Amino acid sequence: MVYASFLDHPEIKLDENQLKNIGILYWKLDADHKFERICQDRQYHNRDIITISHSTLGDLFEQKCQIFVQEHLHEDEECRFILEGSGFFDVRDQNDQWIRIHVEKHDFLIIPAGMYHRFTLDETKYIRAMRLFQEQPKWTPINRSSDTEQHPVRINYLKRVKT
Ligand code: KMT
Ligand code: NI
Repeated sequence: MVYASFLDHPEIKLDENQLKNIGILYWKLDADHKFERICQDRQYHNRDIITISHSTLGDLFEQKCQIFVQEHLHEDEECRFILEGSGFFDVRDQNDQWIRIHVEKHDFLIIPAGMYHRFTLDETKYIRAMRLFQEQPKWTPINRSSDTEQHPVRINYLKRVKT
């Protein structure tokens, strides 16, 4: 089970169905065939690996952490398979409340396009994750502002969760 709860009310937990209602998909993948199956079904043909740690990034470490901690959205979904380490994805629900999702090894998480989120490391200060995408990734983080409220991808996302 994924560990997810409201940031302001950690005692209120969310299960996979509640996450699904706001567009988040989650699997715990303990076997390779399940991973390959999802990649086939969702047509993830491309992948790369991101490592966030002080020893691999050196001077860039703080800079990268600063980028991920800014509340942002993407024009594509954000699909991550955690290989090692752990961290927090915070996502905004339809009432603009932060939901904190703790990810660790073998968690497979998809954040839909247009959903506001941010990422931080936890006390392990280390994560290695596979990023999966269908074609050319549009991953540039678009930081939240009054402009992003008008972005078509944001409007589409809201339509999806409010109906
Ligand atoms: C993002 O765009 O928020 C990220 O890629 C976070 C780091 S992936 C562990
Ligand atoms: Ni992101």
